[in-house]
Amino acid sequence: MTENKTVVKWLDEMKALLCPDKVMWIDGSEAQLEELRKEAVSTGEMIKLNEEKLPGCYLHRTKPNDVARVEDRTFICTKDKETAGPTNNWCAPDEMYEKLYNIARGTYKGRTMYIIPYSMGPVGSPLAKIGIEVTDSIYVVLNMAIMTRVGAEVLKVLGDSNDWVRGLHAKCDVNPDDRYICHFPEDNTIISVNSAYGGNVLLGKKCFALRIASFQGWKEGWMAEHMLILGLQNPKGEVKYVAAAFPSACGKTNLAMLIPPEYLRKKGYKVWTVGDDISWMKIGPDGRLYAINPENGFFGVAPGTNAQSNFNALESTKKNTIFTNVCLNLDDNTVWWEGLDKNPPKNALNWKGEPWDYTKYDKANKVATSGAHPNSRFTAPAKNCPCISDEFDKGQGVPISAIIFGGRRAKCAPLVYQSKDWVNGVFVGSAMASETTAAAAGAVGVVRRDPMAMLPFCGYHMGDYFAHWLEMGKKLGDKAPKIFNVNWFRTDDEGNFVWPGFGDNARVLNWIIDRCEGKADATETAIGYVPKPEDIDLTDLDMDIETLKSILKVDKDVWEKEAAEIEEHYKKFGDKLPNELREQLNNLKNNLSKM
Ligand code: GTP
Ligand code: SPV
Ligand code: MN
Repeated sequence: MTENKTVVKWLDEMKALLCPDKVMWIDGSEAQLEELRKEAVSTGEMIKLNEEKLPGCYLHRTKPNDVARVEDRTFICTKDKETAGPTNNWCAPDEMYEKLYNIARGTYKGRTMYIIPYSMGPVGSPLAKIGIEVTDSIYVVLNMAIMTRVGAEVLKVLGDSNDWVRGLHAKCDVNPDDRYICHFPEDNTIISVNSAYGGNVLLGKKCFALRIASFQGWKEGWMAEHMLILGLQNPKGEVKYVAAAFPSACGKTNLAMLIPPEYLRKKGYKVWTVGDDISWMKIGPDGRLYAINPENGFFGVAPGTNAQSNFNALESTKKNTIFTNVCLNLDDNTVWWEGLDKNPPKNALNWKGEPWDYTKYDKANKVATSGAHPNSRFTAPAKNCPCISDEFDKGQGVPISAIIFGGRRAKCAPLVYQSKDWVNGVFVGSAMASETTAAAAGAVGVVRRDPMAMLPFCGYHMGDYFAHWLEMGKKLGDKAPKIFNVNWFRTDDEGNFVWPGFGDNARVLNWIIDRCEGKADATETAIGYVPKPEDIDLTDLDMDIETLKSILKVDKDVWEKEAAEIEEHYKKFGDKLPNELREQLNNLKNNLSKM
């Protein structure tokens, strides 16, 4: 399919290493993909779902030991350990290549090597980049064909350039003890072995579009971020774009596709989705920050998705979608997950493929008793989304007015606040924390610092990453987006979420856009600008202003503890912590002492 010498050479090396029986180039044609779907169904790798209710949809189950990203087995392999920094696992490249080649050697015997040329971003866009992934999994091919733009046209754009990312995925025997997800940012290379779970094997996603791309952005002067991108249209028809970084399973897909409450819809407000997980941002000719979504589909969390919480995501999954680790309804060959509706199927198989009794569901023991795994996912084409933005497929990107950080904080951060300026906003992002979720293996519900929601995804030293953010702010000057922080997850004394969230988050987005346009007032607090309670519109909400005040409150004791934890968190970065951020922390402490 290509005469590109760098591609041919690498593929020859991969063939010699992996020893496939057959080699197949993925050309992007529907005919070829359909053949692969049939093959996957014939081997049991995928289950074809009800063609009338879910046309073109399939179910796949991963091994129970392989259901989420594995952060403790994810490595950044740079020549110097210092380049990878204190938040990444590191190994010397030579040593890691040898170890991984030994694991992968000969494992394609009796199998087919699929070669997937793909573009992150619209093919040919000045902001797009190209990768080639080899894999021995049809599931990976079919998911990559939804999540990225694949096929022959990508190779035409690549021509004879060496500017492409090498990706080797070998399923091996899915042995968790030999599972490694490794990045070699200095060689534009990714190697993933012994997994078949999305975030570990769809190499265009977290591996390339965040870990490798963040490194490239650092070197080349742009940004790769774990951010959704949405456009908020006002009654005049003007659309303002915001990008928002929340940690995994903290609401990016939901916010990206939100439907405003009725009173706002009637006035003419609407949200358009550009992206739900990743944003690549570059300074445009007019000096503003422009963002593209490098992906072509949504790899979304299934549990909790329903017609009320996220109608648009649910609609997106009604055709040509691959479901992973959800519950199978045997009566009509459709899928189900916790939170889809109140009617769990009576005759069903759980995410492991075992007969499932919904009456045994135990919240305290979710993974063992739920129908769908808490990190079960759908892979849906972006073009299925009823509110996909017209800008989605255009390569030039959308101008970003506001950047929003957020996470799950039961008691700390207020519903929303605005940072004082870009540097203060970088401080807010650098200090971000969230209670952990099922999206990564490990304990759930523990508070951890997750700067800019990039802790598992930053491909280099996080101190350098903060400096890069500050540098971008200097270049953007007064054209820089305004930076905000939101928290949909404040709880009351019984542990219930106080804020209704989901579509009602539009009320907060409106305040944010108004602030960007200088139209809304605010109260200056120790941490930043908090809305005047009356400026968050509560029309039609069953919430009084006192309750709202309780989640806008900045509590001195809580924040003093927070500042002490930030200080502890900052120690990790040593000399690489930019002085500006140290000053910001001192300012925060000063402000709190005056409260
Ligand atoms: P990744 O794909 O892992 O990066 O996750 P994400 O950030 O896209 O998270 P997603 O939108 O899929 O939401 C994850 C979970 O958070 C779901 O179970 C949602 O029900 C829940 N959630 C999302 N938005 C809100 C909200 O505004 N309020 C509350 N209480 N829960 C929310
Ligand atoms: C996340 O965990 O942030 C995801 C899913 O978006 S994964 O592709 O597994 O990274
Ligand atoms: Mn994500």
